Amino acid sequence: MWSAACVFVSVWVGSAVAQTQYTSTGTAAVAKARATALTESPTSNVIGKTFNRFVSIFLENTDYDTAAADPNLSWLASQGILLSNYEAITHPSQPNYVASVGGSTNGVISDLYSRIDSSHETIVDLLEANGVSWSEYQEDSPYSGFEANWINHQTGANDYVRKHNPLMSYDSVTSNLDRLAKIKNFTMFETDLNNNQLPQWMFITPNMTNDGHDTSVTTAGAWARSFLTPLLSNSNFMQRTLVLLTFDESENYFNNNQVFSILLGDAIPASSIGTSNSTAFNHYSQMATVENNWSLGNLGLNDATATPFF
Ligand SMILES: *[C@@H]1O[C@H](CO)[C@@H](O)[C@H](O)[C@H]1NC(C)=O
Ligand SMILES: *[C@@H]1O[C@H](CO)[C@@H](O)[C@H](O)[C@H]1NC(C)=O
Ligand SMILES: *[C@@H]1O[C@H](CO)[C@@H](O)[C@H](O)[C@H]1NC(C)=O
Ligand SMILES: CC(=O)N[C@H]1CO[C@H](CO)[C@@H](O)[C@@H]1O
Ligand SMILES: CC(=O)N[C@H]1CO[C@H](CO)[C@@H](O)[C@@H]1O
Repeated sequence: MWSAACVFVSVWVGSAVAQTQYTSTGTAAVAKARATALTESPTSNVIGKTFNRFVSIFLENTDYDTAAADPNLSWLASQGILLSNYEAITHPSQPNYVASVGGSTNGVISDLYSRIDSSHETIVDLLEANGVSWSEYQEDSPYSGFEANWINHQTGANDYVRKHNPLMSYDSVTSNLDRLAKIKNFTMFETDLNNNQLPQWMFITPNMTNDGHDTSVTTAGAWARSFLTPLLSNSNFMQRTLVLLTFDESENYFNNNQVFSILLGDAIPASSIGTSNSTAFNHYSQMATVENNWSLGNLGLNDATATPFF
């Protein structure tokens, strides 16, 4: 009895350790992990058919018409291609993030803490197999690979939440220290940008203020414009780059879940700037676009049937 229990415990600890090692939010534990956690800034130059870099940015919980009426979001649309028939996958937030990198919601139906079994692959497996560098940038995550939620310690407001981090629910990502080392914060975004060390695929999540979740589309629109405007003329960012700015889901649960989505960047032909495209796209189109561009193959899930942006 005793030895059986012991074996069970050690096996469980062995397989769970990587997925849970960076979950403490205590001040001392965070300081210690911040000082020691691995951080990686991989780069590569795999030439794609229509772009060499893909950047996905998610804002939160806004109906299409509401976003379209925001002056800063409509200004951004004028700088690229408005996708006027793009739908999110489901409600609430978390499964939309999960789906955008895994080709499926993988059974996630809520915003609660979730873990997807390590047999489930993601876009990361396809990128790595083809030498395409990747990173995530999650604003206000306290250090690379942090696996819990983080609040602003001055105000108590929400800062960084795990449910808005698409790769963090996948054990196939979090069980791998090199992969955790690429799940970084905005300090690291600035560092990588300034060092001309941005990867070829990235996912960017602003904090709960800037993404509109705890605020409004006005805040999200102003943040998006102020964040993107300098990047659109920064040669460390614009390297045949395609940016998707979208929303995770509509606010209204009873409409068709259409979300305001824009393509931006120097990968877009000049003749397409300021146009709109009414083809039906959804969050799976992100994977389809990336897979097509670098001939990555696919996961055989919804990514295999979604329509790519190009
Ligand atoms: C961001 O992450 C880096 C690397 O782990 C860490 O050194 C830095 O302190 C973090 N920045 C903030 C503001 O927490
Ligand atoms: C979110 O980030 C901005 C800077 O981009 C900062 O001013 C704001 O305080 C952050 N929100 C919270 C709740 O900490
Ligand atoms: C819209 O996107 C689709 C899918 O990539 C493409 O076939 C179509 O030509 C585009 N339409 C316009 C007007 O650019
Ligand atoms: C960051 C930014 O450019 N914000 C603008 C959002 O739109 C309003 C209304 O046009 C401007 O006043 C802000 O400057
Ligand atoms: C515009 C362009 O070159 N699109 C190509 C993207 O990749 C797919 C599949 O590899 C091609 O069929 C497209 O022509």
